[in-house]
Amino acid sequence: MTDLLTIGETMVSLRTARPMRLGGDAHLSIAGSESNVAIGVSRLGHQVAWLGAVGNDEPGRLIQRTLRAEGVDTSWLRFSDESFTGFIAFDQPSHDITRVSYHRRGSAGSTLTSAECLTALQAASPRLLHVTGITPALSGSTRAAVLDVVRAASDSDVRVSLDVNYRARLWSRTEATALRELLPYVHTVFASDDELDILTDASEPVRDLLTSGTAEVVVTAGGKGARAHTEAGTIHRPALPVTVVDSIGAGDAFVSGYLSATLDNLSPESRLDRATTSGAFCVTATGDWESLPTRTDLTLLTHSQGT
Ligand code: CKP
Ligand code: MG
Repeated sequence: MTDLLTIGETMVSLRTARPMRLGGDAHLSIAGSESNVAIGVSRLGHQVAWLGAVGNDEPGRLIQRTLRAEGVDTSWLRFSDESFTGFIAFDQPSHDITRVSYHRRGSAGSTLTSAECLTALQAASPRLLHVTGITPALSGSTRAAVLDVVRAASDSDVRVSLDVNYRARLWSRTEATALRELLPYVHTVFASDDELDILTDASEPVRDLLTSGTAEVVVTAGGKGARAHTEAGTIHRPALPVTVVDSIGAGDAFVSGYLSATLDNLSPESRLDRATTSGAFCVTATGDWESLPTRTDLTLLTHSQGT
């Protein structure tokens, strides 16, 4: 049985430790919000599947191999002969600045269809389905696919989570309000404080989302920690005091900790604890997912922080 199914685009990533235009050594890996979450939840001991399309090329095979090595089920991954695997470049113009550029328009990942998402949902029969606001921004086909799969999941009592993950390089904030069409089918929303207005025009966005039927609204505030809102009340957890080396992927790490604790039927407090601990691990090293914790790692960080 699959605990979690995630759906989205995974790209190859190329990372340099100095301005890319100078050439030199680069580190090749993979990146993608939904597969970051898949890896995080898999490392925490759950059965996870990821669905996406990649090119029938070596970057596509790197993605398949990496996810398999992390224990993620890639049974429904599609290799496309018509399009290429997208790529994301991270370079470092100065010590504290990471510049991100996408090379993904027309990529295989943007050709994902409703039919393949519905097939994977039915075959995997997961307890949870996780999607992000990145996928609907990629193309008309991916937008329809995400809407169809969250609706089908909700109809079959599969709990759906949505991470807003607003990306200004993919669409405007006004265009991103398209994510509101997903809300009737979403159980848990993850958003940062400054993303809530994408989901609602209400002056009290969290209250509005809860009264409109979202069961959990989890709001992240970087170094200030995170809040989980439900009809039962609000819980806050501070961020763990670690040295931040690279914050890319921290949101996905947070989500993976939260979803893992959900799968373990833990309390809202414990869900936030595991989420903030996973997030803390992720920011302590370079890479979108490489430093995500295992279960044993979780205990180590908690002990070393004396909490
Ligand atoms: O919100 P996060 O920093 O956790 O997301 C990082 C991921 O999918 C990263 O892996 C990148 O590939 C992306 O978000 C994206 O498409 O921007
Ligand atoms: Mg994020």
